[in-house]
Amino acid sequence: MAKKKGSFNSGSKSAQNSKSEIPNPKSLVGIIMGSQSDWDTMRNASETLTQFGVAHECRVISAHRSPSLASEFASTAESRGFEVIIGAAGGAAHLAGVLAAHTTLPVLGVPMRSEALNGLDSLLATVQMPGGIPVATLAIGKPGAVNAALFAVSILANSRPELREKLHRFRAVQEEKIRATVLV
Ligand code: RP5
Repeated sequence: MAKKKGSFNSGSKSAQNSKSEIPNPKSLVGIIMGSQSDWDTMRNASETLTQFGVAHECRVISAHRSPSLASEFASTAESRGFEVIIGAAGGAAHLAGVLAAHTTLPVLGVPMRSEALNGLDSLLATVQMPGGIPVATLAIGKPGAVNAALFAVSILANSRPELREKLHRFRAVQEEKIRATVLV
């Protein structure tokens, strides 16, 4: 069950994903993951975007198991109105790189914590892109999922002052919690 979190969205809730039956507003961010098994981690990215009221779409697309779908999604993403893509995968984590190869939209990579190597494999596979095809790689697991969403909001905020204001408020609330922490 997802934890209820505070919202920095002053307007109506516009975030949605492929699990929703509600008709979607245009998605600005695509959260793409290599497997259903990544969802427990990547739901944190979706929840963070929802907090900011950012319309997004969550999908399972595998670079290895469904390569043509990965190519089709990324190569049509810009014309469908996406502005940022988050690509999450574990192990031989080529998804973010493959998506980046098919689009000039910013691609943020989130390495999943893998069973065999605890995510080090995912991190190296995601981060070590050849010069010319950038992927901005975040931390392994949940912190990376949350930060990918925050990074996406930062990118969108460049042309949306209301999102910039929400980011300022988010940071202020975060700092206030630290200042108010009392150790017993
Ligand atoms: C990757 O392989 C996925 O992103 C996932 O993290 C990992 C394992 O996938 P499953 O075997 O659980 O489907 O492609």
